[in-house]
Amino acid sequence: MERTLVIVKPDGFARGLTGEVLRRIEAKGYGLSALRIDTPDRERLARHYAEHEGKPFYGPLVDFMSSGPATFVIVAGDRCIEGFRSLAGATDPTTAAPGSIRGDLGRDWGLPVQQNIVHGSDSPESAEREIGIWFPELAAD
Ligand code: IDP
Ligand code: MG
Repeated sequence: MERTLVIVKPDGFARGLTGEVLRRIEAKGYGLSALRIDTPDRERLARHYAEHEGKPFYGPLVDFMSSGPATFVIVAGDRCIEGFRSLAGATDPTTAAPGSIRGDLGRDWGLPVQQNIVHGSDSPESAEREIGIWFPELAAD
């Protein structure tokens, strides 16, 4: 069964949107296979966001993601990586389609990093790599 790593980011957690995000995942039909609330540490965030190192929003992104509690979720289901990315919507919450999590619940706050409520892995390789960072006890062999 395919797995993906979803994070309700600190903005979504602080706004009380964890339940709404989980509701949409479950309503879509995917399963929740692990869940933890934690304030992300900078060392693991640097590994998680390594592809973005050097970009102008990288420092603000790590600051934002380590600013408070987030909810980490392993979601399971056939094609759930693609499916959750569709539920999440485009990265920019201003242009994310209405009906998506970011389109319905997110907005621009005029900050150097987009606060867009959720993270979702973008490929099977990313999903297993990210699950290994945040849920090492549940990593694939
Ligand atoms: P994704 O979360 O839609 O996969 P990525 O390109 O992987 O988007 O970027 C990771 C995160 O970095 C985004 O979710 C968003 O919070 C932030 N981000 C990405 N691109 C920009 C940008 O151009 N300006 C500000 N923040 C950005
Ligand atoms: Mg990404």
